[in-house]
Amino acid sequence: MNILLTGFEPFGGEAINPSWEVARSLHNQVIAGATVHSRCLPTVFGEAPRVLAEAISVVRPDLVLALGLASGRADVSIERVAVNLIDARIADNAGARPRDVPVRADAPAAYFSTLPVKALLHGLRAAGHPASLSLSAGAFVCNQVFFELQHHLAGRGVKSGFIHLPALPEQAARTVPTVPSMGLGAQIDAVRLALAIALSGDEDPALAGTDEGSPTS
Ligand code: PCA
Repeated sequence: MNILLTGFEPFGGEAINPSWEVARSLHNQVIAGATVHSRCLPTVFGEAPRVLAEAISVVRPDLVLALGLASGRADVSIERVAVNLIDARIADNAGARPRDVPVRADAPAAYFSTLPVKALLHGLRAAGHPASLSLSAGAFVCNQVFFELQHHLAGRGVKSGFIHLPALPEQAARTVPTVPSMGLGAQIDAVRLALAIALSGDEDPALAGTDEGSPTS
């Protein structure tokens, strides 16, 4: 069994991206009998999903997890929905800043993660890792990669999804006001566990709902 695990190169003027630091530290590790193949995606619209599709055809994964940095988020953020929208707040690493365009004109408005998101949430929390479910991966390169990933694998029986990670402490130390952060070791442990949970089975529908933080709760 093979796992494809991706992270992103630094972007937005940062020198480091925890998503790639986590992915590269797990490269070649065997988790629950599956070998991790890690790849670094460029933070460039169009290029990132191309590199991802190429990696899928080479690795032939049984599971794909894409990781990205969401500076400002306080925990391991399990994305539920990829939306068919690009609306960049900042330029990507090639200087492009597309606004209000679809990821794919010929595709649905959204795709759901096919990972067992609640099993991930409860499993991570039970093991002492702060985690939450998220209803938006934004409208930048991460969301484009997540959307193209779900589109590419739709109906193929390969589970796939996206997790956003918080900033590293050294990144948080340079922000005013300080953003929340999580150490690299803790991020690595959380992603390793998430991969084991994702491989181990399907969603249990009895797991509690989690709409805390929604406007109606
Ligand atoms: N985070 C950005 C793109 C690359 C990354 O790590 C995002 O959330 O879209």
